[in-house]
Amino acid sequence: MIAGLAQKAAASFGRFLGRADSRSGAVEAHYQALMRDGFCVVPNCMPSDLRQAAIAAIDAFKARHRTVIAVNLDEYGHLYRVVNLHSAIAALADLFAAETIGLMVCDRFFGSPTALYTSLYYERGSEQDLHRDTPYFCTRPLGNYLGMWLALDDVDDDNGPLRVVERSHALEPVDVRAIARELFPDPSNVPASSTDAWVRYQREVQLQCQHLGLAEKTLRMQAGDVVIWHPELLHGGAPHNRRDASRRSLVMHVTPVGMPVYHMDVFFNPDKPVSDKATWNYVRRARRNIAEFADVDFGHQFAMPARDLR
Ligand SMILES: O=C(O)CCC(=O)C(=O)O
Repeated sequence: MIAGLAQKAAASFGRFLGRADSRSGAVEAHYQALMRDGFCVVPNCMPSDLRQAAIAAIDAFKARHRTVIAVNLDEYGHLYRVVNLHSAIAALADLFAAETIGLMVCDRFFGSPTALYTSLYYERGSEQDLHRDTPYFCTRPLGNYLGMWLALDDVDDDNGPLRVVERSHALEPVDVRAIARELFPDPSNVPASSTDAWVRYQREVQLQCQHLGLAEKTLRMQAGDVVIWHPELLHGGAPHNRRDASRRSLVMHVTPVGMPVYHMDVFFNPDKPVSDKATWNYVRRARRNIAEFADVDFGHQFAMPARDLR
């Protein structure tokens, strides 16, 4: 069924691109920046009515589920790292499905229509160390993944801006088999998640950047701007110093329709046989496909069925 869906999606892609509109020049320019620098920023990408609708829906959700979400909130009432909140709040799914220049850049990168795999919603900075996403978003062939990050607030130096290392997507390949041999008694049996392997891999990428003198850059954004990062771009979140100020953002992890996404057991064991079919179904939102997962996870502390949160 998924293969059929992917085929149908691919077949209609010509027609899809055929409706190239006045934005195609901008799409191409952003795509070229993405390939050259490892990321691109699409200013004012999201229509403000959709952004306002999403914010209103999130506020209503927080009021309705005050007790359930309490343990995830910080002292200023900000949510942290909510996985797949778009499954419970349709207005967030609409932010993905809006036919923006950002989404068209992703289509151009994949050469087929973009689907939403998973999302992360934050109301404060992630403050994550510089990392590549690939160990958790591993595709075959490699690189069929993008991060699409939408600012729902203005973000400056004080409220946890994104950091990127320009051109870090184009480094020499890291020997992931050597890392697996070093860390695991049976390197053909790597776990799906390993902090040691994650840290070891990211350190190697960071060291390569240092040797080449690639410096990190802070992205100051306006609400509605979108950043798209290449699967191998080193990126992270700067400290969020003004804790009372929110930094609402939505990271959308996107792939072509039907693309399976694997984790570290495949990333660190590239010879592992895997299926080329995704195991999940998709739901439709406007003209787009969204992978269907049952739960919304709050900061990896607890999860709730999405249907109980709608
Ligand atoms: O939102 C951020 O600060 C960073 C998010 C990020 O690094 C990620 O989702 O991989």
